[in-house]
Amino acid sequence: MARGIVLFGAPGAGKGTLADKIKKVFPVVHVSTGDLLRENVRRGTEVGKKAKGFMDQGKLVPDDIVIAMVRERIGKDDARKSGFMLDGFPRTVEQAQALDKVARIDAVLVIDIKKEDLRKRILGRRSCTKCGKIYNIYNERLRPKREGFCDNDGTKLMQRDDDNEDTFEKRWNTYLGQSEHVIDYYSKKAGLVRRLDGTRTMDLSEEELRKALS
Ligand code: G5P
Ligand code: MG
Repeated sequence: MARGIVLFGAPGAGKGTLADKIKKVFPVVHVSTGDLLRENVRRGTEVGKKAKGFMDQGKLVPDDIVIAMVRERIGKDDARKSGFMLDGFPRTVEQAQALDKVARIDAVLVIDIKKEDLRKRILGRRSCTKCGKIYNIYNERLRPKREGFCDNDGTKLMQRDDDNEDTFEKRWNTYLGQSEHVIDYYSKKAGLVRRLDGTRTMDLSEEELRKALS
């Protein structure tokens, strides 16, 4: 059975940024359901067509679509061999139950952060469509060296369609509606949930990361 970890947290909590950091220490396959869905929307696939409306409204894409997508991705050879790190999945108890049928979860990292800290992160986020690197124009340490372009490959940075005030509010409310149930689900499994302070995940040392994932 495939094995992996889960990164859990509000919109803009820093899941994608933390995933990049973890990948440098543990060579696991990063599976972001948001990134996979956005890729489907860009390519105009059937999944993308079904998902777009939900994403634009800050609502969850139906479980059956997302579960099928994740099962397919974590069933691939690389994820089975190296293990996987889920970012943004599961978001409902149904998704968590479906995951338990096909994989073993070794740790659930919950990023704790207050709503008032998130708005600037969401509105200031820019990302590279080629390599996925995440920036923030309001944070000196997270700004690209050349405004508007990726440090890694010079690709023009983009702003996500759902990164605006209105959709952020909706995404936040969706998160509040589901998060407690998912955390409860995992809290019943001893030792699985580890809490991280979302104001400093960017600064976690390698030692702290190893400890959180031990
Ligand atoms: P996504 O794509 O999963 P969200 O809303 O869960 O979207 P998001 O917005 O991608 O999560 P994140 O990955 O948690 O946020 O955060 P990030 O990108 O790393 O960081 C945000 C900003 O803060 C960046 O600018 C970064 O530079 C900065 N930052 C990061 N860390 C720090 C730090 O430590 N300090 C400071 N100061 N700044 C930092 O899902 C999108 C949509 O897809 C659908 C839904 O419609 C969803 O709304 N979807 C699903 N639907 C159903 N089920 C699922 N499982 C689904 N998954 C996705
Ligand atoms: Mg993300």
